[in-house]
Formats: sequence, structure tokens, C-alpha cells
Amino acid sequence: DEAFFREAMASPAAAETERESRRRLSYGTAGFRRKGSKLIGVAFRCGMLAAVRSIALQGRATGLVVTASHNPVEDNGVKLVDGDGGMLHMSWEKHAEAIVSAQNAVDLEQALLRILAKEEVNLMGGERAGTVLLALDTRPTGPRLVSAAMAGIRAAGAAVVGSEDTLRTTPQLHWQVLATNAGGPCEEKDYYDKLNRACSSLLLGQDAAVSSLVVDCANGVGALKLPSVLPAVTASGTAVTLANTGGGTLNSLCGADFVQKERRLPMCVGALAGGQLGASFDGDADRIVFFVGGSESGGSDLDLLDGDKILCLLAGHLKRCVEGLGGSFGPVAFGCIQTAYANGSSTRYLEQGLGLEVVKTKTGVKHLHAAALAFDLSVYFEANGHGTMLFSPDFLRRLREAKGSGSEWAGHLLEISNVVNPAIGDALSVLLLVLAVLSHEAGGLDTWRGLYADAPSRMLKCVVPDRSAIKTTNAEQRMTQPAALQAKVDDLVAGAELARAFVRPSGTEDVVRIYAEARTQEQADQLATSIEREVAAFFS
Ligand code: G16
Repeated sequence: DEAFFREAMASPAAAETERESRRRLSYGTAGFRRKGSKLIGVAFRCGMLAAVRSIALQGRATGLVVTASHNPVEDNGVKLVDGDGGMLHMSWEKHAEAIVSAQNAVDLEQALLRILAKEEVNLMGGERAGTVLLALDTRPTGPRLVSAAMAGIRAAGAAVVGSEDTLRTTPQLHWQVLATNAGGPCEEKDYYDKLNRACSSLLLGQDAAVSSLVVDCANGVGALKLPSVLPAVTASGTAVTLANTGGGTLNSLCGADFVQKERRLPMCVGALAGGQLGASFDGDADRIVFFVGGSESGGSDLDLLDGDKILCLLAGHLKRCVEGLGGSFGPVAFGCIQTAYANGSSTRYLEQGLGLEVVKTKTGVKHLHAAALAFDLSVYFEANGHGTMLFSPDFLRRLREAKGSGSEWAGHLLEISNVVNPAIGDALSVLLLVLAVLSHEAGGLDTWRGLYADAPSRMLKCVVPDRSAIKTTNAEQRMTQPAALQAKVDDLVAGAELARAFVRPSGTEDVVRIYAEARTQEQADQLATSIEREVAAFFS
């Protein structure tokens, strides 16, 4: 399609595309990430691909979000949202890498032609009516990247919904794509209405689980959006204070990633008095962790309620609801999905304490989400606080029938499903879910904190010249390459008590991640540090 390529190459972003994308980038755990100033060409090309994907889906909307989530403020990223509201289908990731790595206009044209042929997309046919929804977080490089993405979308002949001002949390954009294609209400206001209605009905007549809550917004976009979902929470008696609302640096000494990895209170959140609950979002509000106690200077007094603890709270409540449905409801396939980072105690609690099925996948919500789809009802969480629950369409239909026949448990589960973001992990939705579930669970916050004691663990990261030298297997729990490094890890693990450890390349940062668990914190720290030394030595 000559006209299409002329238009693409004539756009202002196209020239930069050629200069910027010399290096081979991989699509990674959650899209392309690097310094925001080096992403113009990537954004332009991803705009094109999002448009082509929408056209390939016969005009169903797709999405493109400009964010680097938990990464530092100077980074940025481009993440594509597929027609079902989830992450870009994995079979298209290689297409994204092919067009981003093309070295010049001719390569780009050929890469696009190959994608069009492979996916049998005819841009000259009657199927040109693609639509791409856009969003960005609060990073300073965001608006320029959105402009480039818009040029790419238009060059590929699709319509753009959104602009350089469309600040949204990443999960809001995922939800909007899903809702648009479902043909229902799909504006930002509709997202708030849905959450608020369901949350207020879940909290109606309940005593608030906590009287006050401090939310660390990581100086990100969540700070702008959180107040819109708080009416039911505050009406139920929980006073909510927002911290790190934009005055400081994004994700710096604050946010979910900082709190989970460092186990320290985020800045601007002083020691929490009398068991008061805190929560931290990450920069684009797709992750949340909770905490009690602690001090900004660190220390062992921070009680972290991470993604694993959230999963256990929600799974326990859902299990009781399913039991409440009774035998006449019929069997319910109920599963929990975790990654290798899940604390061993949480997996034991789910399997042995609750008797639930646990599936382990590779890191990245796209993998957890895919595994969760196999169940009628499922909850997936990464330890870092990224997760949600899924209700299959057939299970929802059965719940509606049961509610029609008077089942209060079915009605309650349906209300829960309305607070859930079915597209992706969502900090706003999970915050409401946790508060609602706590208010329904005997013992509330104290019981939640005491569900299990975390096995001592330590996570470290090591900067290496080429993280792609590491290849893994078995949900990333073992390295297939370099085999010699895995052998060293095996030896070190064998030398510690109740230990396990793994090494994997990050999909979002230029680092290798190391995770170790052992009987004592000292042993876990030592094990992680020894492995870090081996990794550094291997790459030196
Ligand atoms: C992204 C993914 C998460 C993943 C995280 C860390 O999070 O969406 O599923 O756990 O990266 O990935 P890695 O260890 O490969 O760097 P976010 O919040 O940055 O989008």
C-alpha cells in the first residue's frame, strides 16, 4: 500500500524513527522500556502496530499506554493492549520487535509488509476502520511519545481516541479497551461509577475494617484518580489520607516497588500509629501493597502485606463464598496463580491451609492471566502486588441464575465481580476489594496479618552487560544457560537450610534479578549476596 507508506514516512516522527531504533529492543515483561528520550521512534512504530492489530481484529479497538510503571522517572515505555483488554497477544510481540528493530525506512516497510502478509491484513480492503485508545502516566517525556504514537496510528489508517492530555492509570486504559469492545459504557466516568456502585453495596451495613488508611501514590497518576473511587470507603467510616501525590519524584523512595523490595516505609509516610494501615501504589497504579508499622529509615518492624498476602486474603474469602453457594450450585473450578517469587509460606497456606489448587507461571501478569483463564474462578497475584481475580463468563451466568433463585452468596460474589478489573491488575480496584473483604471477614486486619509468617527472603538485582545471556526454565526457577552459574546456585542453596533461590533476567530493567529464601533472614541475605557475587563474577 504505497499511499500508506508515503504517509508514514512523511510524518514528522518517521525520520526520528530511523535514528532512534538502532538497537535491538525486546518486548519484555510489559512492553518496551528504556530512557524516555530514546523512545520516540519506538512509540511511532508501536502506534502503527496497534493500528494494524486493531484492523486485523476487524476494527475492534486496541490500546497503547505510555508508561514505565515502577521504573525511575527518566525511563518511559510503550505497552500495547489487545482487543480483549489484556496485554498484547504474545504471538504479536515478535511483530513489535521486528518493526522496532528495523534500521531504516526500507526495513520498516518490509517488516510491516511481512506482518500484514502473515496476519492476512489487507489495508486496502474494507477493513481499515481500526481504533486505538491512548493513555499516558505523569512522566515528563509522556506527551512527546503520545504525539509520536498518534502519528503512527494515523499513518496506518486507524482512528485515535485520546491525546497528550489523556492521563490514566494503566489499568483504566485496559478496562476502557475491554469495555469499548463489549459495547457498554466505556468512559472514565463509567469506570468510577461501576467501582463506586459495587463497592458501596459491598460495604453497606458493614463496620469499616480500618478507621484510617494512608495511601502512598508514588507521585504518580494514581494520586489524580484515587479520590474518584473513595466516596463509598469514606462513607463507611474509613478516613483516607493521600501521600506522595506529585510533589516529589515519581517512584523515588516511595511506591509499591520500593516498599516491597526495600521493606521500608515510603517517604512522607511517618511511622504509622497503633496498627494503622498503609498502602502503596506504583507509578501507573497497576500494583498495590499494604503495610503496617515501620519507619522511613528501615528496620524489621515493617509488616508488609504484599501481593501474596492479598492473594491469600481474597482467596480465603472467595473459598468461603463458594462453600456458601452449596452443593446444589455444582462444581466450581477455583485456582490461584503465583510466580516463583511467591513466598513459600503463602503457597503452603493456599495449598495446605485452604486446600486450593496453585499454578506457578513465569513472571509477568500476561502469563498469570493466561493461566487464570483455565478456571471458573481464579485469583492471581505477583508478590510485587500486581494481580486481580477472574470470573469466567459461564460462572457469572450460573451466579446470576443462583441469585435469581435467592442465593445471597451468589449476589455477594456478583458484587465482588463488579469491583474487579477483569482486564488486568488494578491498584484502585484492589484497594476497594481488600477494604470490602476485610469488612466481611471476622478478625479483619489482625487476622489478615496473622494468616501466615513469611519465610525469610531477599531480592537483589545485579547490573550486567547482557542480561539475555541468561535463559530459564520451569517458571524461571532454573537457568538452562549459563549452566555453570546454575550449578553454583545449586551448591549455594544446598549449603543453606530450607533454602531455595533463582536467578532471572528482568524484562523491564537492564538487570538480573536474584531471589533467595532460607530458614533465617541472615541466611536468606547471605544466600542472595553469594549468588549476586557469582552472577557478577560470571559477567566480569
Ligand atoms: C511489570 C509487569 C509485572 C512484572 C514486573 C517486573 O510490572 O507488568 O508483571 O512483575 O514488570 O518484571 P521484571 O522482573 O521482568 O522486571 P510494572 O508494574 O513495571 O508494569
